[in-house]
Amino acid sequence: MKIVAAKKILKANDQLANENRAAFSGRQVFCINLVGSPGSGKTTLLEALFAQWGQRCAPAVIEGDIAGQVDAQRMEQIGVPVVQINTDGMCHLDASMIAAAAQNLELTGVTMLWIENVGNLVCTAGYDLGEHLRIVALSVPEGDDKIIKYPAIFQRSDALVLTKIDLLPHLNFRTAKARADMQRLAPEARIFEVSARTGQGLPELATWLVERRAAAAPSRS
Ligand SMILES: Nc1nc2c(ncn2[C@@H]2O[C@H](COP(=O)(O)OP(=O)(O)OP(=O)(O)O)[C@@H](O)[C@H]2O)c(=O)[nH]1
Ligand SMILES: [Mg+2]
Repeated sequence: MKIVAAKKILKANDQLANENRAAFSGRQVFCINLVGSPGSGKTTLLEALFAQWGQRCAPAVIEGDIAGQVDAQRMEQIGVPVVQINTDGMCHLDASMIAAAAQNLELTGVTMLWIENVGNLVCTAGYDLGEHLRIVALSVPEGDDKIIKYPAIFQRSDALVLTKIDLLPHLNFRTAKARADMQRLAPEARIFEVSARTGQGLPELATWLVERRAAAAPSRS
């Protein structure tokens, strides 16, 4: 019985996610779901990308956290429209939360809607939010075994961003191994190596994202 109930919940989530996606597409808003462990550098990556694009991109952000408004405040500080969702203990966002949050965002003129999911490599994997693109951030201090140990989230992502690569000289993280593991799990996924601190690898990621947005909504490119 429990398994049936869980399936029902996921089916309802999938349906709502498809409605979110259609609504975003209809407004020519390109939506990206950014997942990764707590502290993997998600918010810092957003700050760096928005600085890289400047006026060329009109982003908005939905911040998902169990508690607190720390990340939303960081977005406000750089002038990015933001809504904070507090899940009150839940380890992931779901499509109904995104539908509610989006109603509290002025999306007119917004070209990219980023969802920073709750820091978690497990629970976030099962929930489609209605995004067009899912990106998983793996910071190199977490270790190069994480792709093997938490396969679902990597398998279901369109891109892997290895973050904090400025720290590589101090670690035993094997970039080639991480790349090979990701390619085995998700052969179509793109892989980027980025340091938000030094800016290394950021232009490549920024360019790819703009291309993906343009492919999804040609008239807004
Ligand atoms: N050296 C280095 N540190 C980084 C980099 N990116 C982020 N950090 C640091 O990593 C820590 C966590 O960064 P956040 O961006 O807050 O991580 P997060 O994934 O948003 O964290 P949660 O939202 O709590 O899950 C902070 O102390 C950042 O300064 C980087 O490229 N290089
Ligand atoms: Mg964050």
